[in-house]
Amino acid sequence: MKRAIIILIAAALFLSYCWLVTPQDVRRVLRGIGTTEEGGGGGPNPPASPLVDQDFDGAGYANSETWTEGLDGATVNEDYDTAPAPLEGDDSLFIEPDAMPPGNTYTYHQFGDTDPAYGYCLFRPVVARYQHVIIQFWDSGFAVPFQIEYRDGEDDGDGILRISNGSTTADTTGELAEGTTYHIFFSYANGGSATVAFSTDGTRPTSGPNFATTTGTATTDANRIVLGGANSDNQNQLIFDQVWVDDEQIPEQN
Ligand SMILES: [Ca+2]
Ligand SMILES: [Ca+2]
Ligand SMILES: [Ca+2]
Ligand SMILES: [Ca+2]
Repeated sequence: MKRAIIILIAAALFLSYCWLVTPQDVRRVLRGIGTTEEGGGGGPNPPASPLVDQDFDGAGYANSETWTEGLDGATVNEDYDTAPAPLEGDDSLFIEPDAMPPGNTYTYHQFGDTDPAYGYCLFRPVVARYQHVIIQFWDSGFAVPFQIEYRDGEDDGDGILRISNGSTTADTTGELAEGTTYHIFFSYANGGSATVAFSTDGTRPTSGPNFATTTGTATTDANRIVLGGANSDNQNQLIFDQVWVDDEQIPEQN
């Protein structure tokens, strides 16, 4: 097996050198055979043809995707590689709101109307206090049918996730702690249910403390993925990496 992996890697690197496949393809092959460098431990198998495929590697954003940043004088750095980054590959995304009162600090990418929409990302709260909207789907009119908010009401460095589906919310009871990398899976269906699930090992819980779901009131399709967002503490520092959105469930690690 070991020898087969070495041959496979050598072949992939040779093809990469010949420009027959991209470095992105090589990383996918490596992930598929369990040699990923992802910081959270393992990770899901990559979707076959995701609508969003963003690992922030290389200069700027990866895969020629157009991401638009909303800064309000703050930091959105898609070339971040200061420890504990990168969570995967060469770069991660670093978001740090700047001044009080903190404004919207985010970056988004449009993938087009999709229903249902499934998402995944690596997420590491370096500093995360009080409330911070960390992930949203926006619809074609920039309204917010779905979002995930990190909530640490005690200001002690660990917090739950709250999903909103229109005006309906649901909370995990499990908490995410500063200094730990998480795999976050989420889904939203127009007029249907929304879910969030997280783990440290790439599995996707479908029940229990690290899972929440609600059938809500939103009735528009997901159209854009948003990372970062509004928060209530200017000290928050968040790292994201390996973002996928697809019209099929993102597979968990196997
Ligand atoms: Ca990366
Ligand atoms: Ca930037
Ligand atoms: Ca980059
Ligand atoms: Ca807490």
